[in-house]
Amino acid sequence: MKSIGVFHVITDTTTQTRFNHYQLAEMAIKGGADTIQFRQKTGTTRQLIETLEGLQSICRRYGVPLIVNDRADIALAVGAAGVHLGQEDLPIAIGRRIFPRKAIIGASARTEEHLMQAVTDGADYIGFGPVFRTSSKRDAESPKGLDALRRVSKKTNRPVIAIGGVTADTAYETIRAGAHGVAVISAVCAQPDPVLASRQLLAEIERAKHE
Ligand code: TZP
Ligand code: MG
Repeated sequence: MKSIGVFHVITDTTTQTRFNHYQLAEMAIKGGADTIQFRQKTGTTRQLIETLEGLQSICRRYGVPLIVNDRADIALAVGAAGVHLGQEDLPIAIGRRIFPRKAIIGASARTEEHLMQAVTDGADYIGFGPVFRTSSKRDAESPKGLDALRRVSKKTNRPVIAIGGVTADTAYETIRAGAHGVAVISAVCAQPDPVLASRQLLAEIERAKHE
């Protein structure tokens, strides 16, 4: 199984506008993020590629994998470490065929059925959520809660990354419920000091893992 980070930060320039993708990635990594995900729903393909190339050089400098949300084409174009595919995106099985073997392919799962299908199709990790209430995703479903996370995590030995409303206050119980790691937007990007916020979140993840 591939090594998957425990602390994914999704750089987001719509829930906040103080920082760009580069600044967010750099601050998150300084605070301990071990995976960066690029998620941008607007912009032309060329604009996205240009932004992504800059982000890729930052992530390479720090040795942190860069995962691209939704867009397998631009992930391939810049040679990103991986791609994160939702239920409406490129099917995981096709991603597995067209990406290099070492690429990380993450899959979003909102139900146990999604999870089992993603595992069968060869996803390297499963993003599950929203676990808690979130205002960072326009079309987010209602929160699934920690019990659902616990059930889903028991169903697979593939790493489960919990997403949706995870904060420094909830990271501990999220990991204790069986998540391998967490992915966050607002708990880092929308905080007054994203470096400090990242450090606090990572400390909670580590506390839960070392107990
Ligand atoms: N997918 C499910 S919830 C979510 C995504 C992209 C948003 C996560 O953002 P936040 O601010 O960490 O709740
Ligand atoms: Mg998607």
